[in-house]
Amino acid sequence: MKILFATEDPKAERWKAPLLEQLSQADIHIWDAANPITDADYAIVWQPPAEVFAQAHSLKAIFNLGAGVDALLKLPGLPAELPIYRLEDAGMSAQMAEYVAYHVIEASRDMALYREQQADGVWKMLRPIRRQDWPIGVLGLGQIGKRVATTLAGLDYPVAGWSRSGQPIEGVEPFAGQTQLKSFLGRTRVLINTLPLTPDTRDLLNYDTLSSLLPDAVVINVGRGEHLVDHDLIRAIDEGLIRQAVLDVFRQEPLPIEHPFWRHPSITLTPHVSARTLRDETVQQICDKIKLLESGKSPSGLIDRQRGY
Ligand code: NDP
Ligand code: OXD
Repeated sequence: MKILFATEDPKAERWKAPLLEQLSQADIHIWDAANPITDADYAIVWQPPAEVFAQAHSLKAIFNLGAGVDALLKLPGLPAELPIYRLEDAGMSAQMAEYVAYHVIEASRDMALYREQQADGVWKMLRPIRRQDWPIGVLGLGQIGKRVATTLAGLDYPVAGWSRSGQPIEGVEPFAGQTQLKSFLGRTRVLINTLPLTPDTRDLLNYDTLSSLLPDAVVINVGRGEHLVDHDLIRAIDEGLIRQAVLDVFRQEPLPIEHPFWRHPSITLTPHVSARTLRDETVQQICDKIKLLESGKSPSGLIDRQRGY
């Protein structure tokens, strides 16, 4: 079996040994533009160059080295019929839950104020937390959003979730579809975005939706940069509607140094690290799926191209 590995990772060779541990018979090719191959059975990719799919090939499936397939789906020349499998959790949901919980706790437990007090040598107890003052709303309740929502519900915050289907999750108030979006936002103070980027979700975090949140809101975006209309966020902050935003993803990455987010006092940003792809978990999951395909079975995680996720 031939596997083509095409990512922008300059140390892509590091993936070979763990892949061979799981699939000892495999012939693994790291993408080389000067020596392209067209006879691979499977491709494992993350933001691959378009040339990977430029020529006719014998691929049976593509594996995306991440949960979100937005970049892959817009790649010119991507074969229309080929099945695409994405990463399902693979160690990312726990990372995301801790990233989000960290920022929710930072805000709701007045940690910044205590740091200021420490700097001034002040010993003073602030008002204890009232969890009902911190209703949390999670956009997207898939592998990532569900873990985020249940983690925060486990800390007794009032948590609601918004998805397409409105599938119930214990301890999480369900909201579904466009018709319930406004009521979901209207009961939410901390808005956490874990949606996939699709034509339906692009620009969803705009002035209209942000100004529908409860006063003094906090916005945490770990989905994709194109969910957020950047200048609408700045306007909502400047008008006092949003007290703070935590952003891990951006329309352009790396975020250009002249972008106002870098220096905005109410914005905390991180360089797309809220949930990293973990090599061991990822290789295990993809190899298990390849083995299923080779034995004629259908693995989970198949992308529905019509829906875009
Ligand atoms: P899933 O496919 O498991 O979940 C997607 C969720 O979004 C589902 O609950 C789905 O609803 C909901 N959804 C999709 N479209 C809509 C819509 N139009 N209206 C309402 N709900 C919608 O994805 P994951 O949880 O695995 O990943 C989500 C995203 O997180 C990724 O696509 C990626 O963009 C981002 N991500 C970011 C990372 C980072 O480091 N910043 C790391 C990993 C992921 P339903 O349940 O009804 O289908
Ligand atoms: C992903 C990501 O989608 O890392 O997995 O952003």
